[in-house]
Amino acid sequence: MKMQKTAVLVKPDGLQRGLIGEIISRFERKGLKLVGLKMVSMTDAMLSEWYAEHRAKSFFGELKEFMGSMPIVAMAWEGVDAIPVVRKLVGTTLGREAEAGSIRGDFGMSQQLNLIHASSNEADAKREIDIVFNVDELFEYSGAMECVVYAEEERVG
Ligand code: FUP
Repeated sequence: MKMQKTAVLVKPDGLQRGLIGEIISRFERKGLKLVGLKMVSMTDAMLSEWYAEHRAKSFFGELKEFMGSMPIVAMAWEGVDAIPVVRKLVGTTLGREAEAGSIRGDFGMSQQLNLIHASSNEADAKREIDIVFNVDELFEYSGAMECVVYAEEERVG
């Protein structure tokens, strides 16, 4: 049980599909706290860093081209175990196999056009948040709902 921040990108297909509000709403309803939000045109350099683990893959160039083709909406969400919680809400990579009830499962059919990105671990979350957000674009504030979302002993570090 750990207080974590995680990075979410609504990809160009999610923007075009008009799913920004729906996606934000799902994270809000879950009880996560929004600590950063911006619209960004990701440059090739940003995307090379973002997808560094896929550098050698055949889809790397196409993926970067798609992600850079239009603005994305970047968010940072905070909560207890926020990284795995958000991954679960997002669903598995391939939309047509993703669990019903997840974002990809409810709205997606594709592997590359899978609407949304969410950090997979703490190191990635830190790296990804640093790629898209300046320090003054991340916010600390006390969430009015926290006392009804968590028991006192769950509101950790
Ligand atoms: P995920 O962590 O679920 O976003 O997925 P991955 O890290 O496995 O993949 C990163 C991105 O590469 C995904 F958005 C989809 C894309 N991808 C392809 O375009 N083709 C592939 O064959 C595999 C992944």
